[in-house]
Amino acid sequence: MNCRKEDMVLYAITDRHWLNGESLYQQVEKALQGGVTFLQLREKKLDKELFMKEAREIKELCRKYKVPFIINDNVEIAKAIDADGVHVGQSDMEAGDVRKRLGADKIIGVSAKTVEQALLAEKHGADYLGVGAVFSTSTKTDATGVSHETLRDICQAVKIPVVAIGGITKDNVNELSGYGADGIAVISAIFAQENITEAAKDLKQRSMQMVSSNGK
Ligand code: TZP
Ligand code: MG
Repeated sequence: MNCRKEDMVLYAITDRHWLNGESLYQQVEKALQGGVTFLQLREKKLDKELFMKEAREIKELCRKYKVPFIINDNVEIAKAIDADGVHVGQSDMEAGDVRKRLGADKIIGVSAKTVEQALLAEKHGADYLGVGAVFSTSTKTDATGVSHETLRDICQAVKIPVVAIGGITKDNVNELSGYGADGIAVISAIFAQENITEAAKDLKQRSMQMVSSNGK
């Protein structure tokens, strides 16, 4: 187990859609100042060299704030820049293969939508699961929904931490109370906000309340 439940409270995922003249590095620093507990660099388009450069810089920034830093999808880049780990979806590399490439002490996160996927990922060495979309979202247009009941079933079925994702905002995070998630993963609720630091601070408070309602 390479990550702690506490790391899941406010899991931020980057998106350069709302940079508005700022750099991603600057926006990530604002999010870290607001108290995010985990950071995933999610980049679908950038050229590889630029991505590696930015990833290295943001990795150092996260180290300064003692926040785990992981890369979406790309195991080779995660390895090359010595990130803390990688997050893979069901259509990416399978957890067992990722573990073989990354070694025992890196974090592997896996997206799961069913109890079966969740148990398989856990068995193959996943350190945490991302479960969603728990609400509708326009950030990932191909994201399909996962009911709150399935979220609960997954949380009950596995021992590793579970983070809920998809369409989570400050106004609906409390609706997740009682289903067992260890935290929330968000993109737009942080990076689309005018004041990223304040948005993160507020969400963290609300997520901690949601998590404590689970009796954890
Ligand atoms: N996976 C499932 S939903 C989603 C991802 C990456 C997007 C989450 O973005 P937002 O803005 O927090 O709804
Ligand atoms: Mg993926």
